[in-house]
Amino acid sequence: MTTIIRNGTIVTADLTYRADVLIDNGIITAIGPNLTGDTTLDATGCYIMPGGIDPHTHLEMPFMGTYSADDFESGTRAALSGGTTMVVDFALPSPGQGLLDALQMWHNKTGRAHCDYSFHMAVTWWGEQVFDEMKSVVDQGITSFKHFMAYKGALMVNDDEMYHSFSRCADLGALAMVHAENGDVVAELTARLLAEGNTGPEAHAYSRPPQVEGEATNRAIMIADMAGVPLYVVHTSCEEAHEAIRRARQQGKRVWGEPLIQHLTLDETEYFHPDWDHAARRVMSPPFRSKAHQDSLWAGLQSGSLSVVATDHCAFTTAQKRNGVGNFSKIPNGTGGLEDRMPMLWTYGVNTGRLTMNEFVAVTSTNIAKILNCYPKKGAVLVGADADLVVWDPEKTKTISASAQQSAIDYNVFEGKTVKGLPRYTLTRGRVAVADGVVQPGEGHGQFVAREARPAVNRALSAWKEITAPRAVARTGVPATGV
Ligand code: DUC
Ligand code: ZN
Ligand code: ZN
Ligand code: ZN
Repeated sequence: MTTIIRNGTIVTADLTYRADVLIDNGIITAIGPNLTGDTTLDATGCYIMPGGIDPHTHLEMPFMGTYSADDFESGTRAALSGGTTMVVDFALPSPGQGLLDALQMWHNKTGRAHCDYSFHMAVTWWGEQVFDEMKSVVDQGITSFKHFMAYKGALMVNDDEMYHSFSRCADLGALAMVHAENGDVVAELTARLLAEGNTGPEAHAYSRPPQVEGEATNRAIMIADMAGVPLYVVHTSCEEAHEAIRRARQQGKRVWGEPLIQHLTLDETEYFHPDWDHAARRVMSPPFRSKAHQDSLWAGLQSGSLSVVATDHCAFTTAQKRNGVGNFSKIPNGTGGLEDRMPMLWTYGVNTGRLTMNEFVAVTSTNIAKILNCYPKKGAVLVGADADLVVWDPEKTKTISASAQQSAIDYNVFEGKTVKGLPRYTLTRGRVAVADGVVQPGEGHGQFVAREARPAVNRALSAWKEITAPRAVARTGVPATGV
């Protein structure tokens, strides 16, 4: 059974051209004019693009005393409905838990996934077992390791642990990742705010100012440089962090920054909404920032100093959020966005002229496929690539509403926003999962995407490392004692 996508314009990270796409057994087998196949999808007036990749989700994650509400079933269904065809979730060992044990737990969550997925592994503590198991994790196709510099007393690792883990990543050809916020300062500010009676959700933003993110981003970059490892900074939300990334890249360091669609389009005034629920639903870390920070993030996407737009999809219901009534630090941190990332970025990026269509494809799919080393299986419209595609209708509009969403939660942080640019079809390895806005569920269709280590990038860094390695100086006049 072959499928043909006809009459559309292919848009990739570097090209825009008219051609048909032939799909056989989940793979793109031909691209060109006047192809024929068994079934036809009409793309008249549409763009045929690589399906989105969201490299930052937390599905069914145990966190802050509860579990995030979207699991791999509802989460991947939401993803597909918005044109995203692959998610990368974080396997999260609890402190003391083995990495392989946590990895098995995460694999066990994915049985009902509608689209393909991969994992990053979090390093939440350090010891010989972690050192040893990192190699096995890489051998099992997980080649990126995330470090939380915040969440003191829970997930946070200190500099010593981070340096050891980064060095291990360097040796394994793996990518180091960080949630960059200074967890010690956040804990201090949180305690002070609460002591002063600032218990509402608006205090959340004051407990995590841009400085804590800027400081941690700079520190992580320097530690990565000393360890000789490439670094991916998740949820870059402010100019201070962006500035550090920009400078590192300008210096030739392999550092990438990932703004979220939420930080690009929503700002800190949300926390001052008179309705407690409204504000609490938007509590995430890092928090929403001012317009000036938003402008910085958009500029980064335009200039290439920021590389990927993600969601950090970590959805909690209103009932779960209410755990923090009377104490903002107990509001589960996280927002949703999987379903809306692509339409929101198209509407606020492409339709406004900030991004070209090709840049849109780069930051929603191709760049991260390259960074995570699953290109061109993913993130490409090429013969031999997986047929993870979105047929994008630039004229289709909708007003975002929780009442019509796939996500399991009871609200949407983008409620009421009208988007223009939506999938006509979303295909996951050739299977039509969305047609004319209607999701055609395929539970269990999703497969794990194993990734290889990236020795080439790490070698490029280790050349630098060798230059600075100490060279013992052969001396003749050595004093008899060390005094
Ligand atoms: N930030 C969130 O808001 N939620 C999940 C984890 C994180 O770092
Ligand atoms: Zn040590
Ligand atoms: Zn984070
Ligand atoms: Zn996250």
